[in-house]
Amino acid sequence: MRVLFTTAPDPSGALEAAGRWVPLALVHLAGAARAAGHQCEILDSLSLGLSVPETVRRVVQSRPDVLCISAATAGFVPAMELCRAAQGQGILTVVGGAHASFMYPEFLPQGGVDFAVVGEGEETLPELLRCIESGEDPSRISGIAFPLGGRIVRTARRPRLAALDPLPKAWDLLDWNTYTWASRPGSRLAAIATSRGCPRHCLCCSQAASEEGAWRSRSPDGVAYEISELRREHGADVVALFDEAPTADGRRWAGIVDRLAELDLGVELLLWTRPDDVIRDRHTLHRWRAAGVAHVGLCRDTSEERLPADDAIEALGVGRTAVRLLREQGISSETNFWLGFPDESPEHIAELQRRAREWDPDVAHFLTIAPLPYTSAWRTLGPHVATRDYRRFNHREAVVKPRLMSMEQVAAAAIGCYRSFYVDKVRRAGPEPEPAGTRRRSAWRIYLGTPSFRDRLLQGATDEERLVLAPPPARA
Ligand code: B12
Ligand code: SF4
Repeated sequence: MRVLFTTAPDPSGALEAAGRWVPLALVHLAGAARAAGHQCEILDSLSLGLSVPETVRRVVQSRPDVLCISAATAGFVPAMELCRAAQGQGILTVVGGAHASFMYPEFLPQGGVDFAVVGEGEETLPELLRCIESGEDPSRISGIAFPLGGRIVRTARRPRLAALDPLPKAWDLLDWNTYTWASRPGSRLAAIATSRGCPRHCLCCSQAASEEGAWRSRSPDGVAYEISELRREHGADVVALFDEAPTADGRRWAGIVDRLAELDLGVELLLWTRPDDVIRDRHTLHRWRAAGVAHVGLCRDTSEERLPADDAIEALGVGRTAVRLLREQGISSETNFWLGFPDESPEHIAELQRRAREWDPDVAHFLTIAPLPYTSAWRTLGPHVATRDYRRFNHREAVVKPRLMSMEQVAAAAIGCYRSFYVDKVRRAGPEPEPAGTRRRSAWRIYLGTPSFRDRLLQGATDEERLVLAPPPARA
């Protein structure tokens, strides 16, 4: 069968600053479907910034038998629009990802989607495609949900994949020119998942809900081999680790780092991890750098914004230390700070800004919380969620209504936090060039250089802030 894989379109401009990231789920799924004999194509509508009508146009032009869509919660409304349009053209629709896995009872009755895949797709999808092709009964396929005669059929649970190393990938179906790491202009960006799941249970994180704390990993040899293949066969010189917790097992991570340092592939690595793991490896961080680690995102649970005083001081110390240790190795850092809680107030926001300045990562994001119905946070925050318009669950708009602030005020405050953080950064950095061998400044300068982001920062800025953020061009 002809199968077209696409990400959900979301031409909201959010990606302009964040860059275009490889749709790894589609590379895995198309790899699995192709290995089962299907003819596959990938359209990364999200990265291409396509509108829904333009995506529909391209889908119709491609005329697949089956359209497979991967969508996060924030992309689910356009994903549904796309499904309805495709179904109207006689194309079968399959959706997957965290939102689809939990929320199928909500969206399947609305029509448009033929099948939702629950959990990992590498085994489920080929089985489903075979079933569709042969006209067999899909209720025998585990790990799916589908509408049937006015009710929803949820089939047996599929066990998680036991081995992650040997999964086939369809790298050749990507248009590689699309993907670059904004901090390194001209780079060729790839991605890899070295593990799945996360051993932590942060309250708002859908990953914690999806994997129920289970963490599975690939072997250091398998990871090093795949990265060297991405370098050799596709010319990738930056590889993003898309796992939630790549460093969770210290011994395995040391194995990966040592193999990559030995291979010296000339590849830079980007990853997200917990600050504690950075501190755990404080004496071997030079090996991270030798392996190519260039940029580390530090995961912060939303609950860290409301810790009791002693715990807050400890968490701050951990964060600051992690940032400093990374900086000493020339590794840039990034983290998220959260606002928009039911008790949000200008005082809490001022505190948040102080916390961010004390952490002092190279890149900070000030994100609004967006509790999801299937996370632990829902129990306490769910009653405060004022909208079920999933387009707004993008961590930029507010979805929780605080008692003392309007949702618009929260979204504006988030921008204000960005503004004060970066004004402070620009002032402190001064005109000196980037320290040799690091990308610390380029890590945040790209944000300020991105027109849509800079324009948002400039709205409501004082004249002095404007001068700092958008200085007039120097006269020749
Ligand atoms: C890379 C990434 C991005 C990239 C997107 C790259 C891309 N095109 O996929 C960028 C930076 C653009 C991004 C943006 C956002 N992201 Co993001 N992102 C990730 C990240 C780190 C990796 C995704 C990935 O490729 N994983 C590896 C693949 C192999 O696994 P997978 O995606 O889970 O896919 C498997 C299954 O889910 C399933 N599956 C998935 N899709 C489909 C489709 C079909 C048809 C089938 C059959 C199966 C299937 O099969 C796959 C293979 O087993 C995840 C966290 C994570 N580790 O997964 C967060 C994550 C997906 N992102 C998240 C969020 C919140 C966002 C943003 C809202 C952030 C923001 N502030 O803007 C936006 C939303 C953009 C949008 N409108 O959709 C949340 C999603 C929460 C949710 N409920 O949906 C996650 C889970 C992070 C988290 N822990 O909270 N993200
Ligand atoms: S927020 Fe990060 S550390 Fe916490 S459960 Fe999610 S992935 Fe793990």
